[in-house]
Amino acid sequence: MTQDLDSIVEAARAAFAQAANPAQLEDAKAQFTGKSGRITELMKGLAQLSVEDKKTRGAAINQAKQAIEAALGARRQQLADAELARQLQAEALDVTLPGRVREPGGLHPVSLTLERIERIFASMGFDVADGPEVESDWHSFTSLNNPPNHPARSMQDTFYVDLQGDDGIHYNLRPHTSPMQVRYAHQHVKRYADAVKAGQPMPEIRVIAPGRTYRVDSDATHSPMFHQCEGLWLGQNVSFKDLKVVFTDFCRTFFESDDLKLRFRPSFFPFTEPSAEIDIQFQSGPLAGRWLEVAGSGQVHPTVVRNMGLDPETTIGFAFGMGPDRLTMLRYGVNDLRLFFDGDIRFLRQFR
Ligand code: 2U9
Repeated sequence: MTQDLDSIVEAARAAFAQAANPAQLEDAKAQFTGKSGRITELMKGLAQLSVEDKKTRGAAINQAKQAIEAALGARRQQLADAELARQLQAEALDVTLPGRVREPGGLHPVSLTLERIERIFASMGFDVADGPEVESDWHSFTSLNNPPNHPARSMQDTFYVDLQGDDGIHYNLRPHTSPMQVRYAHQHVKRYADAVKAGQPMPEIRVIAPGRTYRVDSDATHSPMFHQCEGLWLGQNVSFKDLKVVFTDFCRTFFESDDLKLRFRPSFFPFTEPSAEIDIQFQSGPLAGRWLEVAGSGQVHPTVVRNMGLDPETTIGFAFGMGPDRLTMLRYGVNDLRLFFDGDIRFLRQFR
């Protein structure tokens, strides 16, 4: 009698051992202890037996059922352990690998220079003006005493934008930051119009315009996109002497060199008259003794003063323009301008 039960238990153990995953195991279980499983069927058969036989046979079937359930539980555990082991293997972490470090970022060397320039001029009472890089023909050239078709325009040959406004305005990528000074002056004149009407003098214009500029130029010392910082100081009585004081002070502070020498050489720009190039000479260090050109400057041309909405009879002053890219090269001893613009992190991280 128990022979058949033993073989069922054996068959169950074999079926459970064959099950390769929990789903197969549950299928196998159904064949034995499920609704129409072999054990369940035997239970149903008990009804036909005598009370005495029911007792012994029932106890035997129960024992077999318990043995099957024990085998099932054991196999469930085995499969779960195997699955866990597989997962641990698949998701294994090599805790000895070095972590991924997010290194602290830093400002671009030219940005460091621009910030430095802004800080120095702010300490001398200069405002900082920022504005459009796509400019109108009038702001980039005409207002600056550079009329259409004048050969002097080729000094600042820039890129032209293939776009013409309803008003017929031609646009360009500004070849210098001077247009911003013109815009600033117009805002200034508007801001103080009421005070002037009331008979008060207009406050001086003291502003620098740092930013990106564009020209058709590309070699080791010229990039089609470069930076400029221009300055403008206009008032009732602002002279070349003030230009010399301001610019000398600026250069000595910028290069941290109290004995730095400056030289003003006559030159020409359409927007200033007279005009001067500014050279500097270090008295010590790797560049000592050589005259290095760092800026252009001059007394603002009366026509430009008028184009800014001011009266050249009562308003006079100076402007200067310098290249922060070149100042950065001089300050850090960099010999190729292109290094600043090709984004090589090995170069840039040195300025962090
Ligand atoms: C207004 C009037 C006059 C700005 C000036 C220069 C001379 C000059 C160069 C220096 C290096 C350009 O980037 S660079 O190559 N600039 O030589 N710039 S005077 O004159 C102005 C500006 C604005 C309204």
